Amino acid sequence: QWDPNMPEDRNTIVHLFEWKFSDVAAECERFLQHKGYGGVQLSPVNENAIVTDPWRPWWERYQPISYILQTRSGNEAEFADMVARCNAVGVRIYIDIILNHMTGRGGIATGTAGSWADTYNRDYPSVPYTYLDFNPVCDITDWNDPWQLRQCMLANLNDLNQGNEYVRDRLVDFLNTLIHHGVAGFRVDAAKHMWPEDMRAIFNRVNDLNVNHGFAPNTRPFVYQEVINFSDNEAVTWRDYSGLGRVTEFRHSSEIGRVFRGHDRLVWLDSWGTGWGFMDSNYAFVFVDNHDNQRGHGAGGDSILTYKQSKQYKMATAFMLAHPYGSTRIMSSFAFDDSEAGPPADSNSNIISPGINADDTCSNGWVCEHRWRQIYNMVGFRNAVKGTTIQNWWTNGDQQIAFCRGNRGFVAFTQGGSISQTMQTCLPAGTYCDVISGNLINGDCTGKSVTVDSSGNGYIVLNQNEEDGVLAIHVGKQL
Ligand code: LAG
Ligand code: CA
Repeated sequence: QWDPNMPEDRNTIVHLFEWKFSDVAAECERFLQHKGYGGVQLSPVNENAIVTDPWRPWWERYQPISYILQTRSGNEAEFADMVARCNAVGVRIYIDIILNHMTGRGGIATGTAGSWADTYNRDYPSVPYTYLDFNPVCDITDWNDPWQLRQCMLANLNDLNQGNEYVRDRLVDFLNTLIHHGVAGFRVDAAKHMWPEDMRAIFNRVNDLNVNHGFAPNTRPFVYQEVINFSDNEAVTWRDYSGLGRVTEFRHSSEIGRVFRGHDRLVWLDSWGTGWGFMDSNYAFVFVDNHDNQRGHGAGGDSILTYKQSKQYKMATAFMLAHPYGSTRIMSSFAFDDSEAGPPADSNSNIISPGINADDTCSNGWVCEHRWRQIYNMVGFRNAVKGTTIQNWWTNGDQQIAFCRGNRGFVAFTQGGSISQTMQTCLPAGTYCDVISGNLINGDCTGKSVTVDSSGNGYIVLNQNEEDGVLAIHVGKQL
């Protein structure tokens, strides 16, 4: 439950936020497999309430109305086709599952599969659930009370009672349907708001992954739980959940943003990980930003870097991927100004597919951070250095650092002054293409290259005014 169940030569989940299933399938085949991505996180796939005020916000997908697999991303047949096609090219699928609640409590709601619900009386006939399946109505008013966090409504969302056997059956059925279709694991929404023992009872009854989709017998789904926890003094901490699977490390997200916004010094990154108060690497699920905190929801506030600060964002992402800490996820966004706005859609509110430009970037309102050269090439770097540790940590004592990953990769960063000196790269003699400034195409490097001598030394040039403050070379991209 802590292992993402990816092929050996893959790493990193990309969250294709609100993408349609048919586009995800195409992306697995035409792009993700070739760049070494290991998986895709989807937005919630079960029927959600249609919200019209504001008009079709992204967050309507966090208001389930049934477990029918039909949303603006597609229906069950399209879902099945996508999972099969992605698995066939070694890209795994992870589902954002909402077990904590159903829709907001208000009036009559209609869903994306045509279901109906009386949300005030907590009647959801398409499941079916009645008021008996929910916790008694209360609001979370004290965020330091573990009981309220689990038993009361988060943001006025009708709170399911996961201690109820009937509810457990419905949730297990839903998860087993997803597993039957070939998914590799789950992002557990609002995990902090469910009792760990209830979640354990549910996950214990979930099937092993489907061997017909290439998983080994007895493989358990990867579980990564959304728990926002910044200190050990909080009422609920990551330790309450790490026995069930990985846990989101929000301190990683806020601290990496703080550092690469220049509010801290790179020299201190030598103790990145538990040295910064983070949870153990084996339990950590890490990211620079997520769909909430990139738009001021969730946790992290002003520290969070997003695609809007592109240079710093690429540097932070490069550091995350170069560093061995945690299991990594890349955010792939649609462009937004309004923090409530939904994905690019036509006049019928149907989601528009991303267009693909000749330079690999996206159009039609999709940002596609995962297609930025500096980002996908660092996914390749992480694959190339798998199993190695950090060696030969170097710093100028301030805003410049460099390190090796075993004898397979080398990176340098600056966010203050230029680097121009001989460094120990730990690599075998040869000429390597810097995968940040360019690509290796037909044996030629379109960016900078570094020649390493027989003692591992190479002359590193990284000017402070370059497009990106990073240089990265590895054994997989040798001229
Ligand atoms: C999550 N993780 O634990 C998601 O990452 C986060 O995106 C979800 O909130 C939250 N838990 C519940 O699944 C999002 C928005 C909320 C939105 C909620 C339900 O951040 O703003 O609440 O989804 O759609 C909205 C309104 C609230 C209202 C509520 C119920 O903003 O004011 O009370 O709907 O009507
Ligand atoms: Ca709850």
